[in-house]
Amino acid sequence: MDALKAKYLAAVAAAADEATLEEVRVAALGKKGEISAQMASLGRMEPDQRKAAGAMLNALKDEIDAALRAKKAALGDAALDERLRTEWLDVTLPGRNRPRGTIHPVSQVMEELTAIFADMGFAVAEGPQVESDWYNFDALNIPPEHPARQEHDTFFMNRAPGDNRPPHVLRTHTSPVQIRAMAAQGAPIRVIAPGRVYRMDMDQTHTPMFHQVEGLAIDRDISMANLKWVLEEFCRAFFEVPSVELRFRASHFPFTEPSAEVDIRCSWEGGQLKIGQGDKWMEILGSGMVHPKVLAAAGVDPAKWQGFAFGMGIDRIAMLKYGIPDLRAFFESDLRWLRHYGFAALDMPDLAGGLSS
Ligand code: 2U9
Repeated sequence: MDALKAKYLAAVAAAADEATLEEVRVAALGKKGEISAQMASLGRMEPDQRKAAGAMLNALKDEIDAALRAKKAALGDAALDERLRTEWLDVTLPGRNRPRGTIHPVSQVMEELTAIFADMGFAVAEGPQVESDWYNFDALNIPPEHPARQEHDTFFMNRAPGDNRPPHVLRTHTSPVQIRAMAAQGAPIRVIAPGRVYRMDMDQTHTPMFHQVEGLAIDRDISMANLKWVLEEFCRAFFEVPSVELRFRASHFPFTEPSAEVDIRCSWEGGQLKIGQGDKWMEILGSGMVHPKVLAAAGVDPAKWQGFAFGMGIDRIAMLKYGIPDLRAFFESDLRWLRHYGFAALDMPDLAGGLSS
């Protein structure tokens, strides 16, 4: 028994982790352990001998058990001490200098134009970027054989093999958003739809994804005169000039009749564009009175309601306002470019503060 005691107390003392300690416990006190085997041999002894040996064995068992528990607690304390020593955090350290981003000019311009149109009573409407061809084309008076379908350089989504329905498309303009808004809300309605659009085109002035904002105002007696006022008001506020002059040129779009492309008076001085005055004109948007077929497709009765719509490229007007020369840099995620052309995170545009102040 002395040998057993010395052996297991030494093993407990030597165990460096909880797994080894558990092996020692099983070897000594487990069901098939050495102490348990000794206990089993008590049955073969004489009663007196059994009594004395039983008491000593129980004392030995208790002693080894106490040593095991004490060692287990010590190992636990040591592990906790080690974690406290290695896993610490100095909350008084200053923050790390991470690469700092800025507000992208496209986001800034979206905020600006949303603020301007909100001031004129336009709500913001949103919709899916993956559209059915009905919302993207048919509802906008662009039937399957219409040449405008080819001009849009559409990205088509894949259907499952054997599914012969017409494929979905990446929206080529934000106009389907306004179809959905009219279908959901009916007339009267005043919304703008800013967002991403997609066309298979890539050169110095085109990227396959770009941003548009379109506007729609439908009521009983909305006319081209209202369109002209809204666009002038927008351009004055957006370009932050005291007055602007717009020129409406007759044009054609399937979804508006009559249609007009709109130019703004400007000048180029020393390679710098100045909006508002001068002897040059620059095209900035397209517009017109919403085609009766488009109203009808959206469930609005064209005999009762009429109104205007317009569309412009956000990336383009951002380049004009902030003097950004290269469109493709917009989508390269170059932090140096962003630091140069981006905006402070808390510089929220509003009309009362003068938009870019
Ligand atoms: C509905 C009805 C009519 C939106 C319009 C234009 C004219 C237009 C271009 C400007 C530059 C697209 O980004 S661009 O290439 N857009 O010229 N967009 S009228 O007409 C609508 C929209 C929705 C329901």
